[in-house]
Amino acid sequence: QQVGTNTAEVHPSLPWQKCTTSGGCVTQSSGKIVLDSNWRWLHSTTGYTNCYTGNTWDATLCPDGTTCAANCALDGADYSGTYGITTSGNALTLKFVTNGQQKNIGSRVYLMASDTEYEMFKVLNQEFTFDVDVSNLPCGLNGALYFSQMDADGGMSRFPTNKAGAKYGTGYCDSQCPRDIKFINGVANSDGWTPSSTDVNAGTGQYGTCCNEMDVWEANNNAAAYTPHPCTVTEQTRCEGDACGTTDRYASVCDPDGCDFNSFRMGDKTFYGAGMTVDTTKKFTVVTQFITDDGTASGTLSEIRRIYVQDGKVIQNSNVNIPGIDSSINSITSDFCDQQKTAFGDNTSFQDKGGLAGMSKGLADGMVLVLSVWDDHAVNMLWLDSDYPTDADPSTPGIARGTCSTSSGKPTDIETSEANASVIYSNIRFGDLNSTYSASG
Ligand code: IDC
Repeated sequence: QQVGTNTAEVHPSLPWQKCTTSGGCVTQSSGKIVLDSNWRWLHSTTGYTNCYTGNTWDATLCPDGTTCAANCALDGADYSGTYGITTSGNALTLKFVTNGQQKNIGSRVYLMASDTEYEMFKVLNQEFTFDVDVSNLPCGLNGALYFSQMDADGGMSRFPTNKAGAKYGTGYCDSQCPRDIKFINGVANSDGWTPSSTDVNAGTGQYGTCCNEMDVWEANNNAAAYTPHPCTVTEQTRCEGDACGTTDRYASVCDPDGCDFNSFRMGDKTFYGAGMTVDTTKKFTVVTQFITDDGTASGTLSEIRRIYVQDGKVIQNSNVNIPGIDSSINSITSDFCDQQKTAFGDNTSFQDKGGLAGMSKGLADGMVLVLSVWDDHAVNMLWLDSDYPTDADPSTPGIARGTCSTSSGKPTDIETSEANASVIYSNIRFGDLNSTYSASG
């Protein structure tokens, strides 16, 4: 996992604000983003032979994962030309499909504190706020803003064979324990690599990479969810076999489902969407508050609250309207998660993998901010915006999540028909509870 020098790595700037109740908001002008290493050109250290082409590894440069890491270098990125990633002032635009020299699908970037370290957010007893424009993000797409418990340096110090570090966007992990990651713990994931049958750019290796994940926002113009996903591991951790959830989804060291709050799924079908209470045809503000049991940053996470602001109006999150769940609930608490899993008959992996208290430990240690746009080769994003499982009765509580058709979201369709889709995140603010927003946004 070496560094290549064909293209200089220049991180696009993305200023954000730190806010306090007493002092107002202060711009962090050193904020910048970095593209995840999986999207980058990977070539031999001695020249420009590809180590990875399409969805396969070069057998000569990569006879095994360790040799591959010594032979192969990650290069700098042309953010706008190749990947459709642009920043302007405090706004970040991620395009879905970009036709540069090669066709690029989606992207994932991280917020950095410097050119070599990710910004580490400690959100307990704090709130995180951003503006989002999903008006050009239809069914099947997911514009996601979330926290993953990655190492600040991308794992360089724990895994010295990783020479690229955070500067090149290495060290990704999340609660799905993804196995499509090309380098894990400083070693290429090339051993036992199986090219994807549905994705010309992806495959899966022997290893996955797991960590606590807090999904602040997973959404398109039809549906939105926020979802804590705890793990039993307490830092970025490589998994193999069952621990990745490969054969049994719930045998994983992480909670793959999470405790999700999606207003439509929770029974308010007129809250989020085009022309609805939160009108997705135009920009709005999303506020997420991480409340602790003792009202301090050293307490335990007890509630994750959501507030929206649009057109100068503060909009409280929708209330739950599901038989068997208290109708006064409009946020994520342990009570909500217990009642929801029971009412919907869902797997209790959230509780089993530590629940809100488990999520709390990850958040207390500090997590990396991830911003992405993606389509779903596994289940067409139907778990977010349609009826899922597709063979269940959609009138059964918990099945319907949005109004997208069960035949929507197929990557082969939308990578063509919705190629020009994009999401814009802007005006990121972070700090004391109720210090980052007002009625004006
Ligand atoms: C969702 C996760 C999301 C993940 C997606 C696909 O929240 O982060 O990307 O799965 O793996 C289910 C589904 C399960 C859903 C979950 C919440 O089986 O895939 O998790 N859920 O929608 N059934 C009921 C709830």
